[in-house]
Amino acid sequence: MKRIITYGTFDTFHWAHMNLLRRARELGDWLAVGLSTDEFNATKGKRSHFDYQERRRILSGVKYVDFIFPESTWEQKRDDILKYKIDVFVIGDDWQGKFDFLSDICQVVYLPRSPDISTSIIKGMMGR
Ligand code: C2G
Repeated sequence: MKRIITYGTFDTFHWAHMNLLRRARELGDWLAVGLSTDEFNATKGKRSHFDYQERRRILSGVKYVDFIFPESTWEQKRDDILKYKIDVFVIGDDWQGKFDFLSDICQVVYLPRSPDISTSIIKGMMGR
């Protein structure tokens, strides 16, 4: 069983998020998502439109996602990968190179970001 992990805020869930999760899941048999907590988002300089519980509820409806856990710190990834016996770490290539340090314990894959959509565009359309 090939186990995949990814992380993100997944605010105002949109097709690029779905695209990322689909491609990540297709790399293996099981996908865990580290969902950024509201507190962690603050350290990323982000304030999400939907809070953690709402974002978790939406994400739990996505068929590609098998397991969701809170992402509270930058440093927890190594422990997560060991704890969940992860084979592949996947994230969009806007993070290209940033997580290569994990390649001693798992494969690290950067997937092309989907163009033309982002949470900030959607929030702008919502007048926020
Ligand atoms: N994404 C994408 N295309 C977009 C927007 C986002 O492929 N147009 C991908 C991102 O690359 C990421 C995932 O969707 O892999 C979630 O994006 P965000 O919610 O913006 O997550 P981010 O703020 O990048 O948080 O520790 C890692 C961070 O938690 C990642």
